[in-house]
Amino acid sequence: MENNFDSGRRQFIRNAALGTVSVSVGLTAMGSFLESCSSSKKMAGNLPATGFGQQPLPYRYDALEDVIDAKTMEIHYSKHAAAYSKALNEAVSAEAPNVKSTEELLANISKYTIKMRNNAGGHYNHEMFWKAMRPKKNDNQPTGKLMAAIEKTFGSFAEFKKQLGDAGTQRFGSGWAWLYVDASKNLKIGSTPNQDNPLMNISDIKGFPVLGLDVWEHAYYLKYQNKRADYITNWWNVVNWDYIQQRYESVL
Ligand code: MN3
Repeated sequence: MENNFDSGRRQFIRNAALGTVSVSVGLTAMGSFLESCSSSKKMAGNLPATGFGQQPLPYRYDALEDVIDAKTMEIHYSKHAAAYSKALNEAVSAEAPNVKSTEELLANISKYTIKMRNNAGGHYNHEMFWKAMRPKKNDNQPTGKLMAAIEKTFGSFAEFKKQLGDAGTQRFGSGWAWLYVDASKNLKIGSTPNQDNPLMNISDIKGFPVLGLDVWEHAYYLKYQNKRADYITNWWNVVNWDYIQQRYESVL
């Protein structure tokens, strides 16, 4: 049986190798969102579009340990998320061979099968989710424009965390809780079922997802079992606010 270190090291080496061949798709990330919300061109943002393959996990499986255990990270990344990417590639080949970005699929998701919907959403959401975390930090909170907007919109950072946490605990079954920017560039909190997200043209909540919290049981069950609220409370300690701010500022 391999230990976590060997497993993590192999993962790192594999990721490093993958990193040398990964290419970002040369499309405007927010293009579809832009068209769908008739906002200014500035909304196009500066994030690379999401392709269909998995990007390397930006840290070892055990890097978030004591908030999210290594085994959960390994299964979540290498099994669940890998399966979304694989099925997405199949759906793209069958239904949308000329489409190059996941964002473009999401903006027109009503045109495609449920396989495309589940896996384009699953892939996009997880590619964001890995980058939205980092090793635990004390006093972990946003700064700058994002913090100012959170305080203005929700009253305080604590109140924001409470509302997003409630969106996660109250989502029945599997899904995601979101902080997103709507077409008027206001910050909003909401949740979606399954692997849906605010970029989908069929979603009840529409806009650009700034921060997403995975509340599927596969994200926390090994460590937290039925205690989803405890997982969410601890999760705030590993949110990568630098990346979340970058996402927010990309659509201002
Ligand atoms: Mn998941």
